[in-house]
Amino acid sequence: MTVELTRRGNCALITLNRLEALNALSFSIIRDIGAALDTVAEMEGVRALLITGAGEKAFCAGADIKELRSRPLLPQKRGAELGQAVFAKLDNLPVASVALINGYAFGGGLELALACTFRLASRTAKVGLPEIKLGLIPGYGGTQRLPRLIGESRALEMIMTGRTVDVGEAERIGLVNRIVEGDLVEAGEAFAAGFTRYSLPALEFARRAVQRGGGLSLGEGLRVEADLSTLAYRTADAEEGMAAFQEKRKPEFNDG
Ligand code: DAK
Repeated sequence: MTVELTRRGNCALITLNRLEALNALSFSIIRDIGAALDTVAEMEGVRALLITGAGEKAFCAGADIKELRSRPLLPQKRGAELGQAVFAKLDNLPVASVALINGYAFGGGLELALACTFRLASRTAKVGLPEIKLGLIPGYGGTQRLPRLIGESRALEMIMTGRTVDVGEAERIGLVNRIVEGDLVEAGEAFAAGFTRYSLPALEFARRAVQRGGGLSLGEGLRVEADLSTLAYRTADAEEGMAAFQEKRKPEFNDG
């Protein structure tokens, strides 16, 4: 199996497992990731998704360069669309996702991490979009998600130079949320615990408001926020949260 799906408490854990190629993204592994994400969307009791790479060395070394070579133009375009569609499933998952970058995250590997809601990285992680060195440009969302995350100028510098960014810089520019010293999966669970205790509908509305707003003018984005914040207000969990505040007790959210 090139993609393993396991359970860690209330988190689902996807592990890319193609050690011999540093977990590089063949089209087959991309399809397996898509299937795993479909399963996660249906899993009972899952409140967050963690994604990591097998082994000590790599989260994912990018698209499988050997497989990418010598393909006719149209299948190549379909390949880009496949990768984009699979990574976009992360946006539409009912729960937030956390990429656990345990080593190299290059090209398509970084694009997978960028499609996650959050990114944690080990001290040895290195990230980059080296496509330009191969005469390519990113094809799985990097030119779109990276500038939205770190700004156009920094993103263009990474894309046009293909340079490797160490974890300290990645954290400083907001590419990763945290640098982790110990066990990355445990750190991922602890990080997820910071939000999984809250109401799932409220968490989802918050993600939707931010995601949709990213492509809108401020005025349109504020209208989306007005709609989604009103929807959140109408949930039983909102009633419970506000009542608990007034009654000076801890709220008990039921995801309703
Ligand atoms: N693809 C295939 N095999 C890879 C690979 C990759 N991306 N990365 C590593 N491997 C394989 C190596 O070939 C080697 O296998 P053998 O040759 O021994 O059989 C094995 O993994 C171990 O790698 P190394 O021996 O190179 O290990 P090192 O520790 O020396 O170096 C490294 C680690 C990560 C620095 C190095 O492996 C490396 O530079 N890897 C390539 C990084 C990279 O350039 N990634 C690809 C970025 S381009 C599109 C779709 C997608 C894309 C664009 C268009 N369309 C459909 C239009 C996106 C493209 C990219 O992601």
